[in-house]
Amino acid sequence: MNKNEFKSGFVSIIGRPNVGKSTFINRVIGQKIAIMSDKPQTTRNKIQGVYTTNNSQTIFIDTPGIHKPKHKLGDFMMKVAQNTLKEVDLILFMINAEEGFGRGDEFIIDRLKETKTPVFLIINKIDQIHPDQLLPLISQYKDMYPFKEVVPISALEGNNIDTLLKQIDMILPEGPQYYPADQVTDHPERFIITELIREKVLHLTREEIPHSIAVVMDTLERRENNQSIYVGATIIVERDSQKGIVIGKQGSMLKEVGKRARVDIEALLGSKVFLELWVKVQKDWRNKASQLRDYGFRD
Ligand code: GDP
Ligand code: MG
Ligand code: K
Repeated sequence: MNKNEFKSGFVSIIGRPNVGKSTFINRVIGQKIAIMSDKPQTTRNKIQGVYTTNNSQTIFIDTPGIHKPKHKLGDFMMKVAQNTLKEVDLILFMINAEEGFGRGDEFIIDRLKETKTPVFLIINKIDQIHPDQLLPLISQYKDMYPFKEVVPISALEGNNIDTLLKQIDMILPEGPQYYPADQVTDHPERFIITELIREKVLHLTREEIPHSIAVVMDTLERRENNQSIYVGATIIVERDSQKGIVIGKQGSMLKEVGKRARVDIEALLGSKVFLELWVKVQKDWRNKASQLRDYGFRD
Protein backbone atom coordinates (compact mmCIF):
# COMPACT_ATOMS: atom_id res chain seq x y z
CA MET A 1 0.00 0.00 0.00
CA ASN A 2 1.15 3.48 -0.81
CA LYS A 3 2.05 5.57 2.21
CA ASN A 4 -0.28 8.35 1.15
CA GLU A 5 -3.26 6.09 1.20
CA PHE A 6 -4.21 6.49 4.79
CA LYS A 7 -7.41 4.67 5.62
CA SER A 8 -9.99 5.62 8.15
CA GLY A 9 -13.55 4.93 9.02
CA PHE A 10 -16.35 4.70 11.49
CA VAL A 11 -17.33 1.40 13.00
CA SER A 12 -20.50 0.99 14.98
CA ILE A 13 -20.55 -1.70 17.67
CA ILE A 14 -23.94 -3.03 18.52
CA GLY A 15 -25.16 -5.88 20.63
CA ARG A 16 -27.22 -6.69 23.68
CA PRO A 17 -26.03 -5.45 27.07
CA ASN A 18 -23.15 -7.41 28.61
CA VAL A 19 -22.03 -9.15 25.45
CA GLY A 20 -18.63 -7.50 25.95
CA LYS A 21 -18.62 -4.36 23.81
CA SER A 22 -16.78 -2.24 26.37
CA THR A 23 -14.35 -5.02 27.16
CA PHE A 24 -13.55 -5.30 23.47
CA ILE A 25 -12.95 -1.56 23.12
CA ASN A 26 -10.75 -1.57 26.19
CA ARG A 27 -8.78 -4.45 24.78
CA VAL A 28 -8.28 -2.66 21.45
CA ILE A 29 -7.61 0.82 22.72
CA GLY A 30 -5.81 0.02 25.94
CA GLN A 31 -5.99 2.15 29.01
CA LYS A 32 -4.58 5.32 27.51
CA ILE A 33 -7.88 6.84 26.63
CA ALA A 34 -10.71 7.67 28.93
CA ILE A 35 -13.61 5.76 27.50
CA MET A 36 -17.00 6.89 28.63
CA SER A 37 -18.69 3.69 27.63
CA ASP A 38 -20.70 3.07 30.74
CA LYS A 39 -22.37 6.40 31.19
CA PRO A 40 -26.11 6.38 30.63
CA GLN A 41 -27.13 6.39 27.02
CA THR A 42 -28.59 9.43 25.40
CA THR A 43 -29.67 9.86 21.84
CA ARG A 44 -26.29 10.71 20.48
CA ASN A 45 -23.64 8.61 18.89
CA LYS A 46 -20.76 8.30 21.24
CA ILE A 47 -17.18 7.69 20.46
CA GLN A 48 -16.09 4.68 22.43
CA GLY A 49 -12.55 4.70 21.24
CA VAL A 50 -10.18 5.56 18.46
CA TYR A 51 -7.66 3.01 17.26
CA THR A 52 -4.79 4.39 15.23
CA THR A 53 -2.03 2.52 13.42
CA ASN A 54 0.66 3.80 11.03
CA ASN A 55 -1.70 3.71 8.10
CA SER A 56 -5.22 3.61 9.44
CA GLN A 57 -7.59 4.98 12.01
CA THR A 58 -10.74 3.29 13.21
CA ILE A 59 -13.28 5.25 15.17
CA PHE A 60 -15.51 2.96 17.18
CA ILE A 61 -18.88 4.41 17.99
CA ASP A 62 -21.78 3.32 20.03
CA THR A 63 -25.22 3.52 18.50
CA PRO A 64 -27.82 4.24 21.14
CA GLY A 65 -31.30 3.20 20.24
CA ILE A 66 -30.31 -0.06 18.65
CA HIS A 67 -29.62 -2.14 21.68
CA LYS A 68 -31.53 -0.44 24.45
CA PRO A 69 -34.89 0.83 23.24
CA LYS A 70 -35.89 1.55 26.84
CA HIS A 71 -36.19 5.26 26.63
CA LYS A 72 -39.32 7.00 25.54
CA LEU A 73 -37.48 8.99 22.94
CA GLY A 74 -38.95 6.61 20.43
CA ASP A 75 -38.99 7.71 16.84
CA PHE A 76 -36.30 10.31 17.02
CA MET A 77 -33.86 7.94 18.59
CA MET A 78 -34.60 5.15 16.17
CA LYS A 79 -34.17 7.54 13.30
CA VAL A 80 -30.82 8.66 14.60
CA ALA A 81 -29.76 5.08 15.16
CA GLN A 82 -30.88 3.94 11.77
CA ASN A 83 -29.16 6.85 10.06
CA THR A 84 -25.97 6.04 11.87
CA LEU A 85 -26.04 2.43 10.74
CA LYS A 86 -26.37 3.60 7.17
CA GLU A 87 -23.51 6.02 7.39
CA VAL A 88 -20.82 4.06 9.15
CA ASP A 89 -18.35 2.02 7.16
CA LEU A 90 -18.85 -1.15 9.11
CA ILE A 91 -21.11 -2.57 11.78
CA LEU A 92 -19.82 -5.02 14.37
CA PHE A 93 -22.71 -6.99 15.74
CA MET A 94 -21.47 -8.65 18.90
CA ILE A 95 -23.07 -11.64 20.56
CA ASN A 96 -22.22 -13.68 23.61
CA ALA A 97 -21.26 -17.22 22.59
CA GLU A 98 -22.42 -18.52 25.92
CA GLU A 99 -25.94 -17.12 25.73
CA GLY A 100 -26.79 -17.76 22.11
CA PHE A 101 -29.72 -16.26 20.32
CA GLY A 102 -32.23 -14.05 22.09
CA ARG A 103 -35.01 -11.61 21.35
CA GLY A 104 -32.69 -8.64 21.63
CA ASP A 105 -30.76 -10.05 18.69
CA GLU A 106 -33.87 -10.37 16.62
CA PHE A 107 -34.55 -6.67 17.11
CA ILE A 108 -31.02 -5.80 16.02
CA ILE A 109 -31.02 -8.11 12.99
CA ASP A 110 -34.21 -6.46 11.77
CA ARG A 111 -32.41 -3.12 11.90
CA LEU A 112 -29.42 -4.57 10.03
CA LYS A 113 -31.67 -5.71 7.24
CA GLU A 114 -32.67 -2.10 6.67
CA THR A 115 -29.14 -1.00 5.81
CA LYS A 116 -26.55 -1.83 3.17
CA THR A 117 -23.58 -1.31 5.45
CA PRO A 118 -21.43 -4.44 5.78
CA VAL A 119 -21.82 -6.29 9.05
CA PHE A 120 -19.41 -8.58 10.88
CA LEU A 121 -20.77 -11.01 13.39
CA ILE A 122 -18.48 -10.99 16.41
CA ILE A 123 -18.92 -14.01 18.61
CA ASN A 124 -17.44 -13.00 21.93
CA LYS A 125 -16.61 -15.02 25.06
CA ILE A 126 -15.45 -18.08 23.16
CA ASP A 127 -13.36 -18.86 26.22
CA GLN A 128 -16.63 -19.89 27.85
CA ILE A 129 -17.75 -22.51 25.34
CA HIS A 130 -16.56 -25.83 23.94
CA PRO A 131 -15.22 -25.44 20.37
CA ASP A 132 -17.92 -27.86 19.17
CA GLN A 133 -20.56 -25.32 20.06
CA LEU A 134 -19.18 -22.70 17.73
CA LEU A 135 -20.19 -24.06 14.33
CA PRO A 136 -23.87 -24.55 15.11
CA LEU A 137 -23.96 -21.04 16.52
CA ILE A 138 -22.37 -19.61 13.39
CA SER A 139 -24.78 -21.37 11.07
CA GLN A 140 -27.76 -20.34 13.15
CA TYR A 141 -26.81 -16.67 12.81
CA LYS A 142 -25.78 -16.96 9.17
CA ASP A 143 -29.25 -18.23 8.40
CA MET A 144 -30.66 -14.99 9.72
CA TYR A 145 -28.35 -12.51 8.05
CA PRO A 146 -25.59 -12.56 5.39
CA PHE A 147 -22.70 -11.46 7.57
CA LYS A 148 -19.66 -10.31 5.66
CA GLU A 149 -17.37 -11.98 8.18
CA VAL A 150 -17.87 -14.06 11.26
CA VAL A 151 -15.13 -13.58 13.84
CA PRO A 152 -15.06 -15.53 17.10
CA ILE A 153 -13.10 -13.71 19.81
CA SER A 154 -12.49 -13.49 23.48
CA ALA A 155 -12.36 -9.82 24.36
CA LEU A 156 -11.38 -10.71 27.91
CA GLU A 157 -8.48 -12.99 27.03
CA GLY A 158 -7.55 -11.26 23.81
CA ASN A 159 -8.07 -14.20 21.47
CA ASN A 160 -8.36 -13.44 17.78
CA ILE A 161 -8.49 -9.66 18.28
CA ASP A 162 -5.61 -9.13 15.84
CA THR A 163 -7.44 -11.06 13.15
CA LEU A 164 -10.52 -8.94 13.69
CA LEU A 165 -8.53 -5.72 13.50
CA LYS A 166 -6.98 -6.87 10.21
CA GLN A 167 -10.38 -7.64 8.79
CA ILE A 168 -11.68 -4.24 9.86
CA ASP A 169 -8.66 -2.62 8.24
CA MET A 170 -9.51 -4.28 4.93
CA ILE A 171 -12.96 -2.69 4.96
CA LEU A 172 -11.83 0.87 5.72
CA PRO A 173 -11.93 3.33 2.85
CA GLU A 174 -9.19 5.81 2.14
CA GLY A 175 -9.61 8.71 4.49
CA PRO A 176 -7.93 11.22 6.77
CA GLN A 177 -6.66 10.80 10.28
CA TYR A 178 -9.44 12.49 12.21
CA TYR A 179 -7.78 12.39 15.59
CA PRO A 180 -4.25 12.65 16.81
CA ALA A 181 -2.99 9.14 17.45
CA ASP A 182 -2.96 9.61 21.19
CA GLN A 183 -6.03 11.67 21.80
CA VAL A 184 -9.76 11.46 21.78
CA THR A 185 -11.95 14.46 22.21
CA ASP A 186 -15.64 13.98 22.43
CA HIS A 187 -18.18 16.75 22.32
CA PRO A 188 -21.24 15.15 23.78
CA GLU A 189 -23.81 17.67 22.70
CA ARG A 190 -22.72 18.37 19.17
CA PHE A 191 -24.46 15.52 17.49
CA ILE A 192 -27.78 16.05 19.17
CA ILE A 193 -27.70 19.79 18.48
CA THR A 194 -27.22 19.27 14.76
CA GLU A 195 -29.96 16.64 14.76
CA LEU A 196 -32.33 19.05 16.51
CA ILE A 197 -31.71 21.67 13.85
CA ARG A 198 -32.15 19.13 11.08
CA GLU A 199 -35.38 17.97 12.64
CA LYS A 200 -36.79 21.51 12.66
CA VAL A 201 -35.90 22.03 8.99
CA LEU A 202 -37.54 18.76 7.97
CA HIS A 203 -40.58 19.46 10.06
CA LEU A 204 -41.15 22.99 8.83
CA THR A 205 -40.47 22.31 5.16
CA ARG A 206 -42.29 18.99 5.00
CA GLU A 207 -41.74 17.11 1.71
CA GLU A 208 -39.96 19.97 0.00
CA ILE A 209 -36.68 19.20 1.65
CA PRO A 210 -35.33 15.65 1.59
CA HIS A 211 -34.01 13.83 4.62
CA SER A 212 -30.63 13.84 3.00
CA ILE A 213 -29.85 17.37 4.17
CA ALA A 214 -27.08 17.66 6.71
CA VAL A 215 -26.35 20.06 9.50
CA VAL A 216 -22.78 20.84 10.33
CA MET A 217 -21.68 22.44 13.55
CA ASP A 218 -19.26 25.29 12.92
CA THR A 219 -18.85 26.73 16.38
CA LEU A 220 -19.89 25.73 19.86
CA GLU A 221 -18.46 27.90 22.58
CA ARG A 222 -19.21 29.64 25.83
CA ARG A 223 -19.39 33.38 25.70
CA GLU A 224 -19.84 36.41 27.90
CA ASN A 225 -18.39 35.15 31.14
CA ASN A 226 -20.04 31.77 30.87
CA GLN A 227 -23.48 33.33 30.70
CA SER A 228 -24.37 31.96 27.29
CA ILE A 229 -23.40 29.51 24.60
CA TYR A 230 -22.86 30.47 21.00
CA VAL A 231 -23.83 27.87 18.41
CA GLY A 232 -23.01 28.40 14.77
CA ALA A 233 -24.22 25.78 12.31
CA THR A 234 -24.59 25.31 8.58
CA ILE A 235 -27.48 23.54 6.93
CA ILE A 236 -26.23 21.75 3.84
CA VAL A 237 -28.57 21.15 0.94
CA GLU A 238 -27.91 19.66 -2.45
CA ARG A 239 -29.62 22.18 -4.75
CA ASP A 240 -30.06 25.95 -5.05
CA SER A 241 -33.83 25.56 -5.03
CA GLN A 242 -33.60 23.83 -1.66
CA LYS A 243 -31.48 26.64 -0.34
CA GLY A 244 -34.22 29.07 -1.26
CA ILE A 245 -36.83 27.01 0.55
CA VAL A 246 -34.77 26.64 3.70
CA ILE A 247 -34.05 30.36 3.84
CA GLY A 248 -37.62 31.34 2.98
CA LYS A 249 -39.09 34.72 2.12
CA GLN A 250 -36.77 37.33 3.56
CA GLY A 251 -35.23 34.69 5.72
CA SER A 252 -38.49 33.80 7.43
CA MET A 253 -38.07 30.04 7.25
CA LEU A 254 -34.53 30.05 8.55
CA LYS A 255 -35.60 32.37 11.33
CA GLU A 256 -38.36 30.00 12.40
CA VAL A 257 -36.03 27.00 12.26
CA GLY A 258 -33.57 28.90 14.42
CA LYS A 259 -36.20 29.99 16.90
CA ARG A 260 -37.51 26.48 17.45
CA ALA A 261 -34.12 24.85 17.49
CA ARG A 262 -32.82 27.37 19.99
CA VAL A 263 -35.58 26.53 22.46
CA ASP A 264 -34.62 22.86 22.32
CA ILE A 265 -30.90 23.53 22.48
CA GLU A 266 -31.35 25.77 25.50
CA ALA A 267 -33.26 22.98 27.20
CA LEU A 268 -30.55 20.50 26.27
CA LEU A 269 -27.66 22.63 27.46
CA GLY A 270 -29.42 24.31 30.33
CA SER A 271 -28.10 27.65 29.23
CA LYS A 272 -28.98 30.69 27.22
CA VAL A 273 -28.07 30.05 23.60
CA PHE A 274 -27.24 32.27 20.66
CA LEU A 275 -27.88 30.30 17.51
CA GLU A 276 -26.66 31.41 14.14
CA LEU A 277 -27.55 29.38 11.05
CA TRP A 278 -26.26 29.40 7.50
CA VAL A 279 -27.39 27.51 4.44
CA LYS A 280 -24.95 26.13 1.92
CA VAL A 281 -25.35 24.17 -1.29
CA GLN A 282 -22.93 21.29 -1.55
CA LYS A 283 -23.68 18.76 -4.22
CA ASP A 284 -21.67 15.80 -3.09
CA TRP A 285 -21.81 16.30 0.62
CA ARG A 286 -22.98 12.76 1.04
CA ASN A 287 -19.52 11.54 1.60
CA LYS A 288 -19.87 9.15 4.48
CA ALA A 289 -16.73 10.06 6.28
CA SER A 290 -17.08 13.80 6.24
CA GLN A 291 -20.69 13.54 7.16
CA LEU A 292 -20.02 11.45 10.21
CA ARG A 293 -17.15 13.65 11.14
CA ASP A 294 -19.49 16.57 11.08
CA TYR A 295 -22.02 14.70 13.12
CA GLY A 296 -20.28 15.87 16.20
CA PHE A 297 -16.91 14.35 15.70
CA ARG A 298 -15.01 17.26 14.32
CA ASP A 299 -11.85 18.58 16.06
P1 GDP B 1 -21.17 -4.49 27.29
O1 GDP B 1 -22.39 -4.23 28.08
O2 GDP B 1 -21.50 -5.13 25.99
O3 GDP B 1 -20.29 -3.30 27.14
O4 GDP B 1 -20.34 -5.61 28.09
P2 GDP B 1 -19.05 -5.47 29.01
O5 GDP B 1 -17.84 -5.23 28.21
O6 GDP B 1 -19.35 -4.51 30.11
O7 GDP B 1 -18.90 -6.96 29.58
C1 GDP B 1 -19.89 -7.57 30.35
C2 GDP B 1 -19.25 -8.69 31.18
O8 GDP B 1 -18.75 -9.70 30.33
C3 GDP B 1 -18.08 -8.21 32.01
O9 GDP B 1 -18.13 -8.85 33.26
C4 GDP B 1 -16.87 -8.69 31.20
O10 GDP B 1 -15.74 -8.95 32.01
C5 GDP B 1 -17.39 -9.96 30.59
N1 GDP B 1 -16.70 -10.32 29.37
C6 GDP B 1 -16.48 -9.51 28.30
N2 GDP B 1 -15.81 -10.16 27.34
C7 GDP B 1 -15.61 -11.42 27.79
C8 GDP B 1 -14.96 -12.57 27.24
O11 GDP B 1 -14.43 -12.60 26.13
N3 GDP B 1 -14.96 -13.70 28.02
C9 GDP B 1 -15.53 -13.72 29.25
N4 GDP B 1 -15.49 -14.85 29.91
N5 GDP B 1 -16.14 -12.65 29.79
C10 GDP B 1 -16.16 -11.51 29.08
MG1 MG C 1 -20.65 -1.38 27.81
K1 K D 1 -26.84 -4.39 6.20
